[in-house]
Amino acid sequence: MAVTRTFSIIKPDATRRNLTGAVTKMLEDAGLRVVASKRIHMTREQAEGFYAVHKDRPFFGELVEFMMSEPVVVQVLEGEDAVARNREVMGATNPADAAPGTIRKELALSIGENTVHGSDSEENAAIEIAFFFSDEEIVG
Ligand code: RTP
Ligand code: MG
Repeated sequence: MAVTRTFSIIKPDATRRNLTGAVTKMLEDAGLRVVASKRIHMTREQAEGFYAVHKDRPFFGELVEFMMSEPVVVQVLEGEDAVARNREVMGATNPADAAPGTIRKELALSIGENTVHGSDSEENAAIEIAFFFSDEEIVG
């Protein structure tokens, strides 16, 4: 399996509860390496732009407000089959449906405040990485 990259966000519910390290440890324990990381406070433009694919969904407004509410940590993760491996350790979108040992089962509060984002395809990973990082900021 090839070494690839994915994009991750540690969401406001996690930074607020001081879980940046705990989430990162679970990602690292799953075989992913943090090759870029920064803490940012998203602007409305960033949150709306990043989640533009969801703009017609009923939860869009709530999602944007949440992502702007407090700082987040955006990361680039590298590893074997990184997109799939990250989705596996994240667990299902709704923590009630997530498997034991996953980040969302262990740490998430609700389907909205669900602790992490992870790209859902390699194509989207490349787009999402470029949304927040320049090439020079990623050190593999
Ligand atoms: P993500 O994109 O954040 O990694 O999560 P995902 O693929 O598992 O979920 P997706 O369907 O892409 O939804 C994006 C984010 O929107 C919020 N959401 N809220 N209130 C709701 O019913 C609802 N549904 C989704 C979640 O924060 C989800 O991660
Ligand atoms: Mg998604």
